[in-house]
Amino acid sequence: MRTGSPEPSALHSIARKHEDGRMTTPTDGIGPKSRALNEITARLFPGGVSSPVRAFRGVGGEPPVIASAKGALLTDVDGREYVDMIGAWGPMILGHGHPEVEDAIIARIKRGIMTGTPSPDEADLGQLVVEMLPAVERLRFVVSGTEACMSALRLARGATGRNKVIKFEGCYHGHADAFLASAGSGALTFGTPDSPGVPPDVARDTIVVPYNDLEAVKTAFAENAGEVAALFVEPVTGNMGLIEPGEGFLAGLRSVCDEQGALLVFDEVMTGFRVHRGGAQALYGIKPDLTTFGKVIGGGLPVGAYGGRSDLMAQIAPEGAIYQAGTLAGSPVAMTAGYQTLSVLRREGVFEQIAATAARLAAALADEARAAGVPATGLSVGGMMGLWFADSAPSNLAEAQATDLERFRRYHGLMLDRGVHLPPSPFEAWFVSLAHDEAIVDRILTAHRDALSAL
Ligand code: KE4
Repeated sequence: MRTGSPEPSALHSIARKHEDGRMTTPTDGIGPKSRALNEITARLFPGGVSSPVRAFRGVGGEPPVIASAKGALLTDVDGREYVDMIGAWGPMILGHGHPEVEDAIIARIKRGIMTGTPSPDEADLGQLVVEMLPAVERLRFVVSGTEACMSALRLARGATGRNKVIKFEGCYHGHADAFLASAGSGALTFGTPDSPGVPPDVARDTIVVPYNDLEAVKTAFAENAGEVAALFVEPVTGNMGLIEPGEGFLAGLRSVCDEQGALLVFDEVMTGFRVHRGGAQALYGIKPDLTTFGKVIGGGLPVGAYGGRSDLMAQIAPEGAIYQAGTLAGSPVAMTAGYQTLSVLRREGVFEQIAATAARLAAALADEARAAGVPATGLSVGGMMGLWFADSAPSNLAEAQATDLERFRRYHGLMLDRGVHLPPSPFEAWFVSLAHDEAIVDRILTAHRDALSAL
């Protein structure tokens, strides 16, 4: 039975504006059609979702089922409209249905969807990426950030002949076994599996240290001298909420990796083209040995990539012996979505507008919360932002966990009821797009003021 969504014409916003300017939608949670679909998908999929975070386990309640998206707005199957602060977890930096991207995708589909052969489209996107990020001398396309990070780790291990990898607590590099390890006893010794199904021997090669703790990194290297193939870092984190690198942290990682003969891998799946046109490596002026990509690079279609130094990439099959492959890698339609997205993004003023909106919104949300007596800190880096219910921004996972998580959970529901769809977890960044204009920002602030009064 097809559960098709209602025709767009049948969808309408029921976000209502009261006389005093308050904007509310019915506070009965989600609508009946979402509820009915959630019952169907609960039987079909684990958690009723295609990816865990979408299940609202981090905030409680049930997710609205989204039927369509346009600009900065989502519309659910009951016709309820929401301002979108998830942005598909990063990719939709130009907003939903940007005309140039949409038209290019449709035109490419009509020339064929997938051939499993070289295509002009992968050459176009590859050249654009290399142009925008000089540290990426060569690259390989894959279809997700997980695949990009998994492949980069195999390359690092093959190129160095070492097995161990250092990562940071709270940083997420996709769901490959090696990255699903949490700090083992003493944090600086062996990793322990973060998930059933990860063999202890695999987790054992993963060393997990606190973010922004350069001394802990140096100790980890000292305790595993000559054994660390690579250090993976989210240069600005988004997977424990938005946390910025401390002064000198990234430069320190570069130095210690050079001293120890380990590869520095910037996981820019989220920060790539998001915190700066050239990614975090341009923003902070640090040259990683390898970079991983996802999200924005595909403009919403499945694209990941890993790339970096030519001498390393030359070791990847078929040029080298380190194997990695993929049926749908370099999909011409996905390449086109990514190429058009980056082409618009790199135009003068486009990125700056997105970043300015994120900065204004983060500051305004925090200022209004504090004025209402609610401790809050807002921050943004380029087009990603965060709002912490705390007097200051955390610098690592433990501090993030010490913020008022319960207040965030309540706030999330209040904002959803008022037509603003935040990421359903306090440990996720928020994403602003080119389509988040003044009217959208005002809509968010109106909902925010109303939510604060009920928080
Ligand atoms: P994917 O396999 O989900 O495309 O990428 C994994 C990944 C790798 N590295 C970083 C820095 C990432 O942020 C991600 C994926 N991010 C999550 C959001 N926190 C994707 C959302 C989801 O898992 O559904």
